[in-house]
Amino acid sequence: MPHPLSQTTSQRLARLGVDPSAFTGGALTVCSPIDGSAIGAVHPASAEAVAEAVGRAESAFKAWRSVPAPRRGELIRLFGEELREHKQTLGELVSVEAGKIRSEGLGEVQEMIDICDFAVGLSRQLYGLTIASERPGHRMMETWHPLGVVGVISAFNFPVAVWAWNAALAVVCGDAVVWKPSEKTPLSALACQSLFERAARRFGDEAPAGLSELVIGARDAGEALVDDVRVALVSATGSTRMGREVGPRVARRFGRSLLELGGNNAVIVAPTADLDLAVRGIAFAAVGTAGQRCTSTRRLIVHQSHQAVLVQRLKKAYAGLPIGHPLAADTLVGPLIDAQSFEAMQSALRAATEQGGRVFGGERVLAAQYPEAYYVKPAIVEMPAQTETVCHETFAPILYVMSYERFEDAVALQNAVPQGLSSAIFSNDLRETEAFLSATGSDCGIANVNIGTSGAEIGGAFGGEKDTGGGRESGSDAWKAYMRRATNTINYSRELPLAQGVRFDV
Ligand code: UN1
Repeated sequence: MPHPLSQTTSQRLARLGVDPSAFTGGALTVCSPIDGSAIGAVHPASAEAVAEAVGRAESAFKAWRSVPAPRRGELIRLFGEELREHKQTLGELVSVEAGKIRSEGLGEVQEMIDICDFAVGLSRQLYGLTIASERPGHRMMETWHPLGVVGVISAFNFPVAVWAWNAALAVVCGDAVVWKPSEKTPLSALACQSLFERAARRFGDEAPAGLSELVIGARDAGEALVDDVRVALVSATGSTRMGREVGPRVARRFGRSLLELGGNNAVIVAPTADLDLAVRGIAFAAVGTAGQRCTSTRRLIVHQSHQAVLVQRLKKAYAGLPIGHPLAADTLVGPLIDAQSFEAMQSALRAATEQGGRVFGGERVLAAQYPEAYYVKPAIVEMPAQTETVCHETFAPILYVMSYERFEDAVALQNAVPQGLSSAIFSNDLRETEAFLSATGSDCGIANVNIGTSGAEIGGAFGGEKDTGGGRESGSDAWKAYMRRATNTINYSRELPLAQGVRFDV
């Protein structure tokens, strides 16, 4: 007798157009973090299958690069329509497979829709510059051309949106995409691929087969993608450990990589902060998605004058958090992804205690109801200093609290971790907030004022510095990573002057 959850999952997958053969009878079992039950058995791709997928994508690229960019945008517009139509079902599937609460599952699909809209507009704005030439009768310009096959490696915590950031831009830029999703969330990937294929069918023959390929599998599938010289860009989201392997491997073959890796994001709460805002902003960023966003707030750097009251208010907010089934109407905290993640959280809490921390929360709950799933109370840990374990990203809801006296010390603490993704300050002192955003302030790719560290909109470039890998995805001019730039010099005169005044008369 199959588990009732697996029936609904199959129904959802059917509604999203996924053939049952894709998620039954395979060697890779997919479990829901909600209760640990098996919800699918997918077929991992061998290294040969990955190579074939890259081959199909390469052929697709060769045709697709000649389709005018605004026409390419039309395909993404149709894909956005599919997403709008299936938002509910896909959002729920994300909840079932990744454990996100309902509004966050839906929010992730909304993030896909948003990037599609952005990409459609972008398809008419892939501008290059015209540049003044130093030579008479000459003109210089730059042209942006499609790049090639883009490999996307994504993580379990944003199983659909991060692929969409990459795929929507890559497709309007004239590239083909091969996607290796997390082996923990392949069903959401199958659903996205199916919706993309529907859009491609509606678009017609101009969309070549192989434009979007999906390869499911574990590390070996990812390695095959990373090492394939035909993959021009590898866009990888995940741990710093993964990025440390991917980056050099891609560089060795002179491929490009776009890395979006770990974060260890801090919020500074300054003397003039609006504490009501701060409590809400910190709680969402630290506890939302059960602390499993790369932008989750992991460190709170609070001015001494507010420490006692802010910690007390946060503890009160934490004590009332509804923890449970992510699709239940009032739940705010769903499960951790798996047992390994729970163990990592517990070991971080033990280390924090050894390093002088005082732990509030962090224990497992609902174990009787869900013996195969891992629900936890989010933890607040007051630390005497920014110790070794605080400098490490643990992908779980742990908020380390440290206090400061001088603003400069707060910024120094904020910057003194290896990661550099997101950061925020709650302050109403203009001098402080501007200093925080300045060249000598936060060293992160994202620096916010009076909002938390997570929940970025798609319009900005997303990514960070240092161990976060340096890549930028999503909005602003992140599209340039998916294209190659050609610099053109055109001589419309009857002379042949050389640059820099060089003479070479033959
Ligand atoms: C991630 O966790 O990998 O800013 C991406 C945010 C989301 C994206 C997070 N829009 O929290």
